Amino acid sequence: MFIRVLPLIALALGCGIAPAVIIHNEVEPNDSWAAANLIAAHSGVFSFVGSRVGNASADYFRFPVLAGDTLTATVCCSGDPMLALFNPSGSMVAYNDDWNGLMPYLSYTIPATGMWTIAVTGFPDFGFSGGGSSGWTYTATITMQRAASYEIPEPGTWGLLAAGLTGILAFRRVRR
Ligand SMILES: [Ca+2]
Ligand SMILES: [Ca+2]
Repeated sequence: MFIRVLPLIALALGCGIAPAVIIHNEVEPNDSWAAANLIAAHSGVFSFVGSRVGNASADYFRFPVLAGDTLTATVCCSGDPMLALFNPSGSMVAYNDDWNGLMPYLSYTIPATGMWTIAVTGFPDFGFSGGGSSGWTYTATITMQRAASYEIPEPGTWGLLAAGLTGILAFRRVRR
């Protein structure tokens, strides 16, 4: 019994560990919504690394997001970056310039599953068409938090989860 439960507990514990952040390096040209770099899949959290050294064009990145996800985005750590979020139709639905010092931050609950787009540019390029603060590199980190009904258990519930699995296995064993 103990040996049979152990792998399941390990699986449950593994689910609670944050996945490694996958880093995507920008590929120029990605300076408009139409020319966005396409990210086919992700683990829910990933980073874009880009440069505005010698090229002050805006940088666009597109990736799939599920309805109900809360998308948060940050940019780190030099210059005066700005962030924007575009819906699958190409309309800007949110933007931010300064949240932590000159670093921007966005949080947005996604209303429709589809390919959403993040853009990074430099202040004061409010049109996200290029220009503004440049001469720096950046890391933009995107996190998709699943809606509450899909959430992975918090660490505090691991013990309960393991107890539940033990109970399920015991129940199955009795039924056999
Ligand atoms: Ca660019
Ligand atoms: Ca800024």
